[in-house]
Amino acid sequence: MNDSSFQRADRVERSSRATTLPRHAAARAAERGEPRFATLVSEIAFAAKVVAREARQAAPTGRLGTVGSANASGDAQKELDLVANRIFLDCLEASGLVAGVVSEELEGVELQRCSGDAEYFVCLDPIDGSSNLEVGTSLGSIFGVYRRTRPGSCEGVEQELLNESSLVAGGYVLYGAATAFVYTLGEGVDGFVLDQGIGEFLLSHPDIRCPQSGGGYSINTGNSHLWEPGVLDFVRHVDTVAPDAGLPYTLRYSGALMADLHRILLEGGVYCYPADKDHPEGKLRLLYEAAPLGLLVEAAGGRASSGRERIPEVPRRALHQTTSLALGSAGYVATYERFLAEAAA
Ligand code: FBP
Repeated sequence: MNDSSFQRADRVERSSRATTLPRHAAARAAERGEPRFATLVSEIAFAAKVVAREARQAAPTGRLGTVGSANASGDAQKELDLVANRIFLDCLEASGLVAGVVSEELEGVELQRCSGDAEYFVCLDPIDGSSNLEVGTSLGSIFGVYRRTRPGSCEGVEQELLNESSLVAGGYVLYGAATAFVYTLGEGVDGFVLDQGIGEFLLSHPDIRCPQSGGGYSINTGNSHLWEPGVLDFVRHVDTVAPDAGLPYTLRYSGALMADLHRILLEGGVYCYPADKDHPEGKLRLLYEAAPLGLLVEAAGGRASSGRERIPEVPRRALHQTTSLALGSAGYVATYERFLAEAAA
């Protein structure tokens, strides 16, 4: 494990001089000349705190299980999926900066302040890893902020988002042993932990750099019979016993992308969800999973790929389009791409 980027929580400044998320976001937004942006980050952070409480209370209050409806990707919706979606919509509305929202739990663009001077679209996955809910293990939320090109217009917002808008910020929340909030405004990645005592996110991981090596790999090996030859070759390679070459990698797959990626950002490694016979276009959604996390991982010195091109180069075609995905240490992702290219050659 690379100690340079990992900072234990007990070294977090917890006094009134602490670097809180709102203070940090205000400084970062001012550096970018967009001071209002800090309001958006604070509202997303507030939503995360409320979702954290709801996630902790879901089991004791029996708010588990599905509600009989399916989302745009055909996944059965859980009660907490809809509760978290509502919480984020309310907080984004309260920011006054959001023209429209795309969510895993909504069909189309939910318009908010599209006729005003709201400059952003927000795309989000309110609950990532919802299959972990019933068993009480890690969950996450993922968000991407896209800057508008036609503020004030409520016409053609879907096409504006897909064809014109630019992704300017991304981040995630991890609801695990600690509640973590990690974000980027495109340069630099910083991590915070929630101090339950004061209900505030405090800076715990300044300037995260994804280690070039050292970690493990995350992939659902239960799908190996569905994989293309290049993916099989890659997994066979990382399972090879060759200590001099840093092999084999350790397999870590939690069922929640955010839990796996948080570990990879701090310790190195690679997460892969390749396209396969059951998911010919991959499983992870581009606008609110792959693209925001890709921005963040690459801002931390890692790499984000579909296996054949960088995620930022994947053309946007639809709100809920999926993509194959490999995220993490740049060298590991490049090795994955090389195995796919060699097998396809
Ligand atoms: P959700 O956003 O619907 O939870 O889907 C994403 C996800 O749950 C990832 O968090 C996780 O890594 C992956 O899908 C698990 O998929 P599978 O169960 O097919 O391995």
